[in-house]
Amino acid sequence: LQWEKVKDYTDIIYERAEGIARVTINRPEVRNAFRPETVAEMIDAFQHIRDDASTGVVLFRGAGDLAFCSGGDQRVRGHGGYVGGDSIPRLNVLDLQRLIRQLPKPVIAVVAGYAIGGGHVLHLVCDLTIAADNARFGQTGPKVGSFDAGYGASLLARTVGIKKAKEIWYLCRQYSAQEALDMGLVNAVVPLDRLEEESIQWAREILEKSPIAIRFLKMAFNADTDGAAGLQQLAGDATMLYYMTEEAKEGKNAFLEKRKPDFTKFGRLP
Ligand code: 2NE
Repeated sequence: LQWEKVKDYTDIIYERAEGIARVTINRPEVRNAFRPETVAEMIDAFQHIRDDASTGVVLFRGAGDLAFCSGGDQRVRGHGGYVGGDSIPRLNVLDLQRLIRQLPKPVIAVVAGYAIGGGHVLHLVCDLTIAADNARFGQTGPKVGSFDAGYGASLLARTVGIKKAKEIWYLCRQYSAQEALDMGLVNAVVPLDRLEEESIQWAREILEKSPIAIRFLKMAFNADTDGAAGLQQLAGDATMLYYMTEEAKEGKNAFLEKRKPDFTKFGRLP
């Protein structure tokens, strides 16, 4: 694929090619740990992807072969959050997690090396995960004085079962790619040198499918786990479809033309 850079950032790389967007955390010197600026850039890129009609699938990865992401950059962890250039302590990765969940396009985590701590939760909130055979997964929170009791706990329990999720958090062990596959934490494991090719193949297969069908399925899976917020997304998509019907347009047109709407011409399906 001929990747074209979409925008310039300092901590990430955002590219696209043939309907696929690729977002790369580019801080390999700290195993792709994120600081507030890294997260702000990812939020900016994912918001751009949301509006970009040419993109149907996102590949999300880390630079190099050693890590997808090692979580929050502990060097800038301050009192009450991670502190960036504006001196405000933040946990803005939680906003990014929601953005990935709400994005009406599948996001595939492409994991080479470590997906650890907050970096593990980032792969977890993606729709699918393709792991290289050198991938290592785990949470570290209780070891380094942190925890993610949001998606990091509830979605993990949904994904691997509650006993396994508790083990992952209480013991802070690391798990191999094969172990992750066995517990349903990832979708596939491939040799490291085939990771990119395999991820692009998965993305291409998704791109052949109906975008609206995929979008509704993603929102349905969210609705099942996200409560009212998940239902809101699914309902929003239903409204989007409804706006495309003649019946909805009749309501709007009647208002603008200052007449009573005539919905009698639209039948009722069983
Ligand atoms: C990722 C892991 C297992 C890699 O181990 P290894 O042996 O391959 O590399 P090494 O030597 O540990 O790391 C290489 C360099 O990257 C830095 C290291 O300090 C080291 O720097 P130098 O000694 O070369 O100067 N580095 C790695 N991860 C970093 C990090 N997260 N922040 C800052 N520097 C980092 C191993 O490095 C590891 O266990 N890393 C820490 C993982 C971790 O505990 N992450 C934070 C979890 S909490 C969190 O992410 C979070 C949350 O719980 C809730 C909300 C938001 C965030």
